[in-house]
This record gives sequence, structure tokens and C-alpha cells, in this order.
Amino acid sequence: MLPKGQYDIGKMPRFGLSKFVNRFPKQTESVEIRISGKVEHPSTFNKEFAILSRTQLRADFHCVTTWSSRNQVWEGVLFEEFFNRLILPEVKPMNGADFIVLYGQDGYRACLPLRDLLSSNVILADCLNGQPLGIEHGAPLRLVASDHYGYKSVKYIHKIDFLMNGAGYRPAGLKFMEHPRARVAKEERGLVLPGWLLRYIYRPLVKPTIAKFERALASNVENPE
Ligand SMILES: Nc1nc2c(c(=O)[nH]1)N[C@H]1C(S)=C(S)[C@@H](COP(=O)(O)O)O[C@H]1N2
Ligand SMILES: [Mo]
Repeated sequence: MLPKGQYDIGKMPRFGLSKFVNRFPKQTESVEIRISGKVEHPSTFNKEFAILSRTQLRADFHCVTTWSSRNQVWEGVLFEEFFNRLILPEVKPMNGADFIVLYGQDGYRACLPLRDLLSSNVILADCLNGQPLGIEHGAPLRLVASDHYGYKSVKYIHKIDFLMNGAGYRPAGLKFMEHPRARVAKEERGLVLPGWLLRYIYRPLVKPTIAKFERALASNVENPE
């Protein structure tokens, strides 16, 4: 059974906000993540990432616009493992810095409370269904937070900021489109408008958006920058 308001779309489409349709990551060869914000030692991790223990996550993926893609198998490291083994000891976030912003190389960003990121089914993935992540799904590294709508699962991650609260944070899209937690089980699709109403506003956008994102990917493959 899928969560309320979702339908099975079959395979996973490349998807996102229209303003990111033509933006692609510059660096997909290896992982490089800058940790900054309210921390004692802002740091950049790359090779260190390889020492973390790896894990697999089989989960359904739910986009806020109502499509879901079932049974995707992701591989990578638990966000919790990255946090406990590298961020806590080396970067030392300040007490209370639990509003986290994840940034993609395309300029996209999303926030989540630290407690949601530390859940046992949130991973930083570099593989999908047994293959290294492609450019369409977030190479070299993306978040996968399956209890939350897809817009929290930032692709092409290159920076993570620890903030004290959301006061200085600007969402990537319009303000009402980003719920601070976006839990699928509670249908937290956005702010102001109820989840069930947003279904009807978003659903007609699915097909044209997928088509736009497919075309943009095809022309980028022919003509990378
Ligand atoms: N960097 C980045 N991450 C992103 C997006 C984006 O446009 N850029 N779109 C989000 C949205 S709305 C969804 S539904 C998923 C789609 O993931 P996919 O393209 O791998 O299917 O990525 C999310 N993460
Ligand atoms: Mo989405």
C-alpha cells in the first residue's frame, strides 16, 4: 500500500523544481562535502568518506507531486554514521545547532531537523539498484530520506550547514512548498495549504515536469556545458 495521495509511477524519473532543470553537477567523480555553519571546525571531507561502513536501504520513494517509485535499492552510508564518526569528533557542531541545510551542486537546497537525519533509514547514497549513481539521480552523492517527501532528498550534495534555527534559511522554491519536516505518513506536503489540497495542485505538473527533465538531461549528455 502506498501512503495517502500517492500513485505508483514505475521506474524512477529524473525530477525537481523547474528552475533546476538545466543545472547539473560540475564534479561527479568523487565525494566532497563541506561542513560549516555553527560548528567549531568547519571541514571538508572527501577521502575520509571511504572509511565509513556501508549499508543498503530498500525503500519506496515519494515525490510531493504524488508519484511514488517502489522498491529502490540504495547503497551508501547512514547519515548517522557520517555524523558520529566524522562530524561530531572533527567538526564539533555547537550545542543547539540542530537545523540542518543540505546543498546540491546545482544550487538546490533543503532543510531537515538533525533528529530526522539521524534516523536509521536516512542514508547518503552513491549507488542505486547496484549501479553507481548517475547524473540524473544525484551523482556523486545524495541524501535518501524515505520517510520524507522526495524534495528533502538532496542530490549532488556538496555542503551541509548546521544552524541554530531556521531564521536565516531561504527555501529553494516558494516558501509554502517546503514543510520543515515533510513527513509522508503525516502528509506534510507543504505549509499553509493542507496536504490533500496540494495533491490536486501538483498532480497535473508531473507529466510535463518529467518530460522537461528528460529533454534537459538528453541535451546535457550530448553537450555537457
Ligand atoms: N540537487 C537537487 N536535489 C533534488 C532536486 C533537485 O532539483 N536538485 N529535486 C528534488 C525532488 S523534488 C525530488 S522528487 C527528487 C527526485 O529525485 P530523482 O531525480 O533522483 O528522481 O530529488 C530531490 N532532490
Ligand atoms: Mo519532488
